[in-house]
Amino acid sequence: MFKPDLTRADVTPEGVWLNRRKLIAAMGAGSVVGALGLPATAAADGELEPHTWEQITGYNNFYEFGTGKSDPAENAGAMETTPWTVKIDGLVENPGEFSLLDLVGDIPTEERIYRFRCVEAWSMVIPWNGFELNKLLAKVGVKPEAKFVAFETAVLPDVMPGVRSPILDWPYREGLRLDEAMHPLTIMATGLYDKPIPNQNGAPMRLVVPWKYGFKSIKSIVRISLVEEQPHATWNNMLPREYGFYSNVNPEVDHPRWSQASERVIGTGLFADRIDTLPFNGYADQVASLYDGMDLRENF
Ligand SMILES: Nc1nc2c(c(=O)[nH]1)N[C@H]1C(S)=C(S)[C@@H](COP(=O)(O)O)O[C@H]1N2
Ligand SMILES: [Mo]
Repeated sequence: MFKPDLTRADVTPEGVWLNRRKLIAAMGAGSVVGALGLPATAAADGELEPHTWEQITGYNNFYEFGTGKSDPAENAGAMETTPWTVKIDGLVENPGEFSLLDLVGDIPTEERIYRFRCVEAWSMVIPWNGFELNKLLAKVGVKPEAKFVAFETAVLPDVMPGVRSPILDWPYREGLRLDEAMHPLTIMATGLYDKPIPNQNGAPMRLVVPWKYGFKSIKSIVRISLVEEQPHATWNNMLPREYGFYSNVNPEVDHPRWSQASERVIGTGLFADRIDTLPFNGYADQVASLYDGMDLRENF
């Protein structure tokens, strides 16, 4: 399952990463996307229109700062993110506590415009800046026995009103199977719209796994552990019948309390049409093969 030599080209054409604004600039007026010879998926993804800075940074889930959608924007500014220390432990060649700069400062970032689908059935399109998680994992040296990656968010009671009450079992924790973590679509985001990522979106570094429900994309990471067993994941452990460990976006498997067949696109207004939710949030061509042979109702 561990494929250290897996590259982006193994999974998806380079054109998929092109961002629409750059694409339009490169084409000049009057051209069509087809003229670049891009595959259909690239053209489709090139049409993703990102949400605005205000939408992306004003409507958030970050329970450490409160459960309301505007609480994170109001409260997260108090979190100090420089310096920031990340602990790397478990089945790695180079464990330790690293300053974020030492850990990832030399990894170049790129823009990734991804669909983002919350398990609560709303969605946005977000232009992240970041790098593939597999690049960080290559630096820390994954031992062959490792099968999962576990992540933890900071717990800062002085600035996080949420962690002073037991709404969740702090620290917020998440995990991925190693092949999911190594997949080229899985990124660590450190920026948004070519600016440093705002605290409410998970500064200074958060996970983004675009084919999974948003709660997998853990924010403000302070610990990354390579482990052999499926790790503790906050929502999965608290309500296992409602939130699976995999939590791949799947319009055919409803949440016990609501449908996952469609989603409300943020900003389109109360009465705007919902759009159909896509299997794996539209990334099935790239990631469905990770789950070959698995029953996705059972492993939801
Ligand atoms: N540490 C932490 N990470 C978290 C959350 C959280 O409450 N705490 N919420 C998750 C949920 S439910 C979603 S939908 C996304 C929201 O990311 P955004 O606010 O950048 O859109 O963050 C995820 N990561
Ligand atoms: Mo979410």
